[in-house]
Amino acid sequence: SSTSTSPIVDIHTHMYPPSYISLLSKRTTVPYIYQPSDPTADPRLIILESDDDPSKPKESRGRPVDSTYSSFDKKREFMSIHGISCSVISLANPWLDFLDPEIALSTAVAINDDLENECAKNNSSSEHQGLKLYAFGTLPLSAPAKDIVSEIHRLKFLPHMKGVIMGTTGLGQGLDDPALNDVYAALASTGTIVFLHPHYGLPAEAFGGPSVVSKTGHVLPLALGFPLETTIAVSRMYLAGVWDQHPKLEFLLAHSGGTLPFLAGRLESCVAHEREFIANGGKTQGPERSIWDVLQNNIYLDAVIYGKPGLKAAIEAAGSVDRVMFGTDHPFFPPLGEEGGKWLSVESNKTVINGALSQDDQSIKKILGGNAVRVLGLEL
Ligand code: 5CU
Repeated sequence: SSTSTSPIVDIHTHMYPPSYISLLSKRTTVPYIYQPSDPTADPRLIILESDDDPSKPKESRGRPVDSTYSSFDKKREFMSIHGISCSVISLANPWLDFLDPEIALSTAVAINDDLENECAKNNSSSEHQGLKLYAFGTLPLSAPAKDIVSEIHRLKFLPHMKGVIMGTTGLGQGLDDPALNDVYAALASTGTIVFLHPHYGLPAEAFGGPSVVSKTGHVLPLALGFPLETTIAVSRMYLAGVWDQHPKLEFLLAHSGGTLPFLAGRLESCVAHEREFIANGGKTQGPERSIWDVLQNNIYLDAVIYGKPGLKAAIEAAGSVDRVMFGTDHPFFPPLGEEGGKWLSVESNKTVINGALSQDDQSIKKILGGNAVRVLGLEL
């Protein structure tokens, strides 16, 4: 097909650099890595609250964490297998959310420098021609706001850093926290795009309690908890007027914006009918811009949604195919069977993109790579 000559760019692809693996390996509470007593067994990654299920032995909690999580060679191998020419790598959840404030900045600097150096080394090596690496930086969110701002400014001098990844808790009180004002101002003034990614999901009670989650594993937390977390976080930002105050602030939302594309109309309608808001005779300042305006001017969406209705809603809500970008979520969702071949999670997403936009090669090329090259300023 004509897409075969166009670059495929993966903007949703994670890693835990070796320094982060060693950080988690020293911990015994969530998030932590558990090394089973059998030295041939893969360590276990226990990062979600629901992973740490006391009814299970530690060696079967969470998920196995092998070298695909931390090896750049494995990342390149994965890219080659799937025809991906460029990956914009981000630290995976829960990032640095849990760090003591005193070490948060130095840890962020070390991880960001590490990623920058690996990308620089890769992109200048003749060995890896046709496989480019860039990264989203990580922020020391448990540190004082001035440290976060200083890292945002420093990242602008690292040429392979194309934005930052962030979870939904902000400084601990959510993304509608007025204490984030300086951080948002720094992100907007430096033109730093924020890749917003969930981690905390919803309490187990929302899914019927720990006994249900224990029997069905990651299905409910990842399929529903993650997207709803993103939806709630962005809706709170919108209601607090974050984009009224920072009209240049740009966010890229994981998993096609959670359920926001589907629910934006309800959000808009509820705002229009809310008596609390000054515009409707109340006392609270409501959002001044329409949610559609924000979606179409401040928000980009990834295409990691695995279904045609979801992808079509994302394109429609974003206003055009120009604001939607391909991702794989590697190394999460590996094949459960044999190693070495193409991943179901990647192929099913590509099938959805092709199916939702059949006959429209130009749009497919934009989602698969063109948009990322333009929006993030990638040199391939
Ligand atoms: O679906 C995803 O994006 C992920 C992720 O990033 N981290 C995780 O723990 N599971 C799934």
